[in-house]
Amino acid sequence: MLPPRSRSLVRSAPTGKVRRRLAPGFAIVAAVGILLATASPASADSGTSRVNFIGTTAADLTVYRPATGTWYARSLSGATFITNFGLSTDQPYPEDYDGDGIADVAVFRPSTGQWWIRSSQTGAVSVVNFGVSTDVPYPAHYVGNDSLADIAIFRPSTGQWWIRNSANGALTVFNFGSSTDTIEPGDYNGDGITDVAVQKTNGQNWWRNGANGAVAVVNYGNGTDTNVQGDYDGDDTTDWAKVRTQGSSLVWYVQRSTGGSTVQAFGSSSDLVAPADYDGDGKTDIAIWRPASGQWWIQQSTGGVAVISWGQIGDALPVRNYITAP
Ligand SMILES: [Ca+2]
Ligand SMILES: [Ca+2]
Ligand SMILES: [Ca+2]
Ligand SMILES: [Ca+2]
Repeated sequence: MLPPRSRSLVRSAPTGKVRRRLAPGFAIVAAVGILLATASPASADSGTSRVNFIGTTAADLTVYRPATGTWYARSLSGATFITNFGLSTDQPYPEDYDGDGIADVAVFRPSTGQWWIRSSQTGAVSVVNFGVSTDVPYPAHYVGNDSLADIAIFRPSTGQWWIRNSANGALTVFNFGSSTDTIEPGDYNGDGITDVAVQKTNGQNWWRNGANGAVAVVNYGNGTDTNVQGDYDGDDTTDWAKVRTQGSSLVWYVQRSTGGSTVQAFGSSSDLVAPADYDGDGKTDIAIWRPASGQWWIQQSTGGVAVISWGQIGDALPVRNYITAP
């Protein structure tokens, strides 16, 4: 069953392009409405602002339908946001790029290396050439110490990270990780700056302090686990978290930054993980989306399990951009 269509906004074509070379393979197309924000730095990494389209303090259940380029977002309480933005071959990478606390619909277009971002504040569309088809995008708050999410990619072939400061377009490039790693950025020291991190095949997690470049290693999980890092205990510091298929179940392992670990089965092996803070208490909620039925199962950190039908077979999950796909 299709989610109800309650609101539809049509993308406008970018205008007034200004192109300038920055580095080989990277160019900026500055379209209308690139915004410089002055709001305070983002802090929590509970997965809220990344998929908070409706403007409460909670993440929204969000699916992207490639066939039509349609985004469907729904709050736990039933408010909806539905819009068209993107093509069938695009990959959804929403974040709060303009710093107003609301997620901006955005896609990475592998065929051209373009990012298309629509401001939630103004509706203006920005197009930025950044990356190539084999890169792994992961926007987050890496640089600038501001409220603007930065577009970024990990390039497995070279182990390079390329980060673009949303405030001024400046590039940061460094090596961290290898082609056999999976990425798991987060704010592992709770300073409001996203730290790049990689999971090694031996189960080690290497993270690089975004403020000073220091590197630390944490042994947690197996190299084959799916990363679901988030802030499950709500202290504004990312927790190492892994999902492992055991039998027909998904088992969630969370190492809380406040101390202790939790292990819990939630979901079946054919489900897609989709953790975020859906009930809006600042703590990431364990959650899955079941492709066969289009059902979301959310274990609310405030208590109780919510089961909501939203989406259908064939939809992709925007929220999967901040986890590493199995
Ligand atoms: Ca925004
Ligand atoms: Ca940090
Ligand atoms: Ca935490
Ligand atoms: Ca929560």
